[in-house]
Amino acid sequence: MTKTSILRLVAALLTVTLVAAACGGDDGDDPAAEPVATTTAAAAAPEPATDTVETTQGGDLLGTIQNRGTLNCGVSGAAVAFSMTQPDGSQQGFDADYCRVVAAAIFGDADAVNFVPLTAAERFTAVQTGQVDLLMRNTTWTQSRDTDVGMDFGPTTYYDGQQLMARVSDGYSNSSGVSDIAGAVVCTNAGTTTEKNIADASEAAGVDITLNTFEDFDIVTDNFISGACDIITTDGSGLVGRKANQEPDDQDWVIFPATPISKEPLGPTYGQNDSAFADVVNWAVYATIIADEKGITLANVDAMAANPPDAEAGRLLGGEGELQSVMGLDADAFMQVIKQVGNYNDIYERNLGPVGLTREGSANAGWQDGGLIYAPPAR
Ligand SMILES: N[C@@H](CCC(=O)N[C@@H](CS)C(=O)NCC(=O)O)C(=O)O
Repeated sequence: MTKTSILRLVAALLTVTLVAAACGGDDGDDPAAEPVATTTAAAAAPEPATDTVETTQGGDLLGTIQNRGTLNCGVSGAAVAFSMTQPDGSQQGFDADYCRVVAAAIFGDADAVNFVPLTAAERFTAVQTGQVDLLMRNTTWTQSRDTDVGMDFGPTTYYDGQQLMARVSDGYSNSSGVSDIAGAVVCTNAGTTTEKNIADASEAAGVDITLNTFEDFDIVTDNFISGACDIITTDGSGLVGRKANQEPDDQDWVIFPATPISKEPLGPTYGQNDSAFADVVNWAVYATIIADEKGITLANVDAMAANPPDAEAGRLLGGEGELQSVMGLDADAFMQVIKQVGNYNDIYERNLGPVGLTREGSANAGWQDGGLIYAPPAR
């Protein structure tokens, strides 16, 4: 049995045993569920086991996906506004829509996605074993994941940063900082940058905390609501989403510090060393950004394709000089992306606007508006 076959077998077994625990926004989660790890004081959190499996995906993943007819896309399923499993089993959110962007580019069909809900700790093994082609799962680009774990990363789609959320009744305010959390029970989900960052930050601030990590963020939030956790911590966007959706009437939650304790650039993640697939993912994302820069939207893309505002827009939408065919895609691949899913702003506002994640003035504004969202030229 080759190493790849063994990993595939392990993945299949993991699927059977872990799918029940994977995040699905299930209100039936037991809030008293035991933490998967408790770390006292400011010691570094343990490395998730998945971070130690090293493989190289390589190969012709684009051809495999085209033959299969669907894109296997790993999402959270429990990340408010990013990927939420709906009662009918469908996925809604910014990350889910970026899976659809890639499917629209490859198949001309945004619905040709098989969504695979994964916990944070499961996600890299799922890529390494071929269970998913792509992760769109609130995944932070880090040096160790890019090198040691064998991932490659596409363009950042959301610039995030880690924050904390606590109760006002416990004395916290939006001017609180990590130096104010001495003695607190701080909770997060396992297998994340989050658990490592808070361990580092509390140590740097010289405060002792109890760090409890749980399988997924639904359980983390349930334990916060019940009072078992004093503080929860994750990407700021995740806290804003949880506050918008789950803050009980009799509690007042506050997010701090104003300047996040870390950088969390989130975006597409896939197995390393497969340029053809990476190019497709990356340029599908860039197409949404370039379309945003040029005002080509879900609403006007047909008119823009018929009468492009400039030569670059013409190429991007499949006209003269188009570059999609040389990537193994249909000439109108990116036109289909914008037509079926939308440009960056369409996708952002549809999903993140409603929970109060404002683009304007943030790092997620376009570069012309002082933000970091920027794409290389389509030429
Ligand atoms: N960006 C961090 C954290 C990722 C993460 O797990 N975020 C939480 C909060 S946004 C999440 O996705 N929760 C949903 C879940 O547990 O499935 C990482 O890549 O390690």
